[in-house]
Amino acid sequence: MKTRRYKHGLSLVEMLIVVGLIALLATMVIGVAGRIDTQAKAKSVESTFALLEGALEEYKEFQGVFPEQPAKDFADVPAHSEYLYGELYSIPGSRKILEKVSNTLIKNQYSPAGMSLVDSPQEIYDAWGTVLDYRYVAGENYPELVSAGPDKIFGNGDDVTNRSK
Ligand SMILES: [Ca+2]
Ligand SMILES: [Ca+2]
Repeated sequence: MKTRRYKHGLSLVEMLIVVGLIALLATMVIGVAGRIDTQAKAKSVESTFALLEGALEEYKEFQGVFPEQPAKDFADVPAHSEYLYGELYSIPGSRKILEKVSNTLIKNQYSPAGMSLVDSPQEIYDAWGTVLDYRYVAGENYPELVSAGPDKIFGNGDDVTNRSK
């Protein structure tokens, strides 16, 4: 059965409605996918922190103190991360746990002034690709690990720390 409607296809209004619905659905799918991605990355940060905390406890067991890194601004985060990695790597019990951190999160992209990259320790990164900060002043209860969060900028609301629970 042929009708005029079939011959001429959809009317303009119908086309606009269809296009609008497709756009709406696409936006919803992208939104949900983005949320799932953010949750997965946040989970990854959490498990990295859990491993690093385990490694830090092993370190303290062996050395009597946590590695000290008193700078609390975010001026030199790669150096703090490199320091943490180097310290944890130096104690066998800590190194064992450190080696459980996903290889994709351990990179060597930074070296201190005057030192070649290959000679410098690796750094530890979060799932968004930003280097992790580490802080600890003697006398404090527990070291702090900080991820810059989804926006990759330190010092604002979406940062993730191991103290935020
Ligand atoms: Ca390095
Ligand atoms: Ca942030």
